[in-house]
Amino acid sequence: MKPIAEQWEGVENFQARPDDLLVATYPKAGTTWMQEIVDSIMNDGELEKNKRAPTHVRSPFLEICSLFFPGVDILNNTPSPRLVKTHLPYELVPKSFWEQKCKTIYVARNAKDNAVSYYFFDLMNKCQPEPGTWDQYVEKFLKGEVAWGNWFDHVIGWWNAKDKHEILYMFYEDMKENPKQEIRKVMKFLGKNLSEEALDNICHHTSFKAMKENPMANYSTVPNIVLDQTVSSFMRKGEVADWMNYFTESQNKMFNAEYEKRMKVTDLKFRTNI
Ligand code: PPS
Repeated sequence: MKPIAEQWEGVENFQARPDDLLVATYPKAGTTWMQEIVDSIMNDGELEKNKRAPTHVRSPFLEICSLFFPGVDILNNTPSPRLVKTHLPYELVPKSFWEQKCKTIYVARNAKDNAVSYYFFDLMNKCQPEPGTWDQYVEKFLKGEVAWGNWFDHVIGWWNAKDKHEILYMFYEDMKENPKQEIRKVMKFLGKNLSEEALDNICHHTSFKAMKENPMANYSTVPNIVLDQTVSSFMRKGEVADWMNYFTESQNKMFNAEYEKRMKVTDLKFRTNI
């Protein structure tokens, strides 16, 4: 997180434009999937256009600043309409996004699958400290001692903000269960009206299988010294309830106890299975 803190001024003062579209998530909640869906809709279902560049170029990552992810600099030179990715908690999103009344799509994923996905990502992400054992990681995740902080604060913060701005709050589990219905929701939010055929094509193009094989969506253009996909694929499993393969009984008990405590304050509900 040090590089982000070092260039924070540039992020805080970022000038949003009214037609910017923000895709916001806690890491590993389905960001890339939503980016691909939104790009497809913005291209009116002309999917050839999605092949123009990898995800991180088509939809730059606001707060990151590195060789492969130049964040603010690349965004300042991107023509409108810009599709912006962020993992920032609601409170830290640059004010200009709200001043310009930008549309935002937030994707949330149940905490258990989110934690498992994040663990495997931290194993392969060579820009983050080693995550330790899974057992250690579960505790760190619950305490929010991971990049971009606490899952509870993130999902609840955005949930509480959703009616204050043009925010569409989506769930990974709903997208898995009924992708066409959820893609249609996004389409309506963006004020587009695509044919049933175009929606079917977008469904196919943004399926896990298709995205795993798509070099413009699977991060294979980023070298192994940054994201080591020999350790774990970026497109790892793409399922709901994979957490059941990793949580021991005692981890689950401990997780549930903390979850209950933290989620008491909200009417936000998640499904850990579909
Ligand atoms: S990141 O690094 O925060 O931008 O990662 P993010 O894209 O948010 O999350 C990666 C997880 O999303 C899964 N994924 C998908 N699931 C279903 N369908 C599609 N099309 C899809 N695309 C990406 C990806 O596999 C990661 O989840 P896990 O559980 O690790 O497989």
